[in-house]
Amino acid sequence: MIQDNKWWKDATVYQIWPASYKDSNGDGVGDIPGIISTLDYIKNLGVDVIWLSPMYDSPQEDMGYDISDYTKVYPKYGTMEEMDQLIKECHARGLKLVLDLVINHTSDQHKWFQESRSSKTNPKRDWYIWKKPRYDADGNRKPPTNWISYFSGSTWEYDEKTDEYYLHMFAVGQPDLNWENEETRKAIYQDALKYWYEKGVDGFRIDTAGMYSKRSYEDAPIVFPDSEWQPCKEFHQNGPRIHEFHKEMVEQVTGHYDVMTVGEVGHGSREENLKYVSAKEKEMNMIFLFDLVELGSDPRDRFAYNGYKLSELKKAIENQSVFLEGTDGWSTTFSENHDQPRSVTRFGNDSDEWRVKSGKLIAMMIASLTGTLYLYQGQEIGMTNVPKDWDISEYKDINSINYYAELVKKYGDDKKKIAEFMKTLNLVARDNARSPVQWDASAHAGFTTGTPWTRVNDNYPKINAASQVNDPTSNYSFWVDMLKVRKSNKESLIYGKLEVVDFENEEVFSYFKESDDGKYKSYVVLNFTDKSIPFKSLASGKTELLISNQPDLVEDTLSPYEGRVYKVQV
Ligand code: TEU
Repeated sequence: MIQDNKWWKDATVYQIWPASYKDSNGDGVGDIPGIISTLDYIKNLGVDVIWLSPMYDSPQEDMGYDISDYTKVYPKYGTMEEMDQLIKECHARGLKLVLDLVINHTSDQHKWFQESRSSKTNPKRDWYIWKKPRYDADGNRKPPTNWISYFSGSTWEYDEKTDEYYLHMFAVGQPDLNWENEETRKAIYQDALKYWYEKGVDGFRIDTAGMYSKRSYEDAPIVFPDSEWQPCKEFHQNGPRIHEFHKEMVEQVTGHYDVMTVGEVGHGSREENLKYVSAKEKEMNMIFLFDLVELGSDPRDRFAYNGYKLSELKKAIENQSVFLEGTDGWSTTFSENHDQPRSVTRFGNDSDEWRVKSGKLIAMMIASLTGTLYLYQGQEIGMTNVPKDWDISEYKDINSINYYAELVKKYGDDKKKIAEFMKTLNLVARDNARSPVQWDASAHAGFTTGTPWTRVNDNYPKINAASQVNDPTSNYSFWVDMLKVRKSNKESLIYGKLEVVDFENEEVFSYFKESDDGKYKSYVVLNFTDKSIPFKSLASGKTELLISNQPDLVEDTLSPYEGRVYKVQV
């Protein structure tokens, strides 16, 4: 992988999801002054860049990913002056600030959509995707296609006023923009990008970056026979003009600034993924792939969860990294974000006995892989999923709520089915990432002095930042150390080629990371079980231990959840 002077390659990025981060005024919702008050905490962790999830004006049907005005700040989060101050305060500490670019869709409250829906002849009619109804043999009105929305039900919403349907891949209140229309694209570039670049932001995380170019509007093949709505990725993911659109965006706007961009792409073939990130293509700097975070789930339905074997986790990690090898492309390493459960619960063991140690194990894994590293708020202190016994009423995410409602419609009072689903929901729901950050052991974990908009995880008295920052044995301190190890061995850890060894081993994950010129090599060994396992080094040269989560380790035995990162003398 090419090591050059691009600042974003070595960077560690910390994602803030504003609603649940830190409340400064007691209204129960996180806000921008709250973020500013924690910048030193973030800096001290060893982070270089902050990615702030949407803080734009929004009716919050999908927690800000439904934007009603790109050039305004959501009043509960603060004012434009406070955003300006955040940019300034970040820069004063040597931190960069990256925003979220949500341009596949707007909110239905955006003035563009209000105009578009007002009549068929409105000049902005074609800014969104409108189609005529279909009728079945009995004359019943039906949507234009059988596509299923990411948030359950049809992707089409009927609008009585003009007797047409509009497309929404996500919530009903998130109509898809029509990227085929050049005027629409120009308006997006101006409001969503240029406006913020001119204010000094350092780049964007590009939401649903593979979805703007729709392939065609036809029925999808039936894969869920008992549902009217069918998965339709092939019609909207990596569509025919997607790369042209990204190139245009770079040429017209992004390319004029020294910024970074990371696209949420999710899935694709090696060739397709490379098109987004290859330096010569000039589209974006890196992408997020979902192989790891969707492990065990059906990619068409995250709540169809069947578990996974360690070898599948290895495969997922390999898929996310090896497509880059020998190319001029770049990518990311991460295990959490606002759409995913907590990784200690998901990939480690969140029991009191192993929580801290397995959190460190995952830190060693994620921070020894190639690409720009992303951490999600609370991950640094080992926050876990919400408790298993919480009622459905504690879940606030539209994704969870809609899915649950469909299930109740389908299975009625089948208590067994619903109880089974609640187990899966608890394991994979986005709500797990969205419980407030646990700052200290005071009421509501110090997140707010008021009533939190969503419930604080009951475990905050034992898991919180205040008790960890000065404790050398904490998850927080381990992250600080691990980030230092990563940077001081960057030739192998940040830029190296991945070689998984002992692939079939379902208990231990071992791999080498080697610099392109073969001069630097690291050896990572991770015991993913709660038992001790005999260990014999597979490194051919002499090894020097760089970091481990086991204080007095025994050379030839891996204790439960023990991880080690060695430097190999070559
Ligand atoms: O997510 C897009 C996406 O494809 C998924 O991660 C999605 O959230 C998941 O499959 C639902 O089960 C982005 C944002 O990250 C997400 O928060 C938004 O809800 C979505 O786009 C719409 O803007």
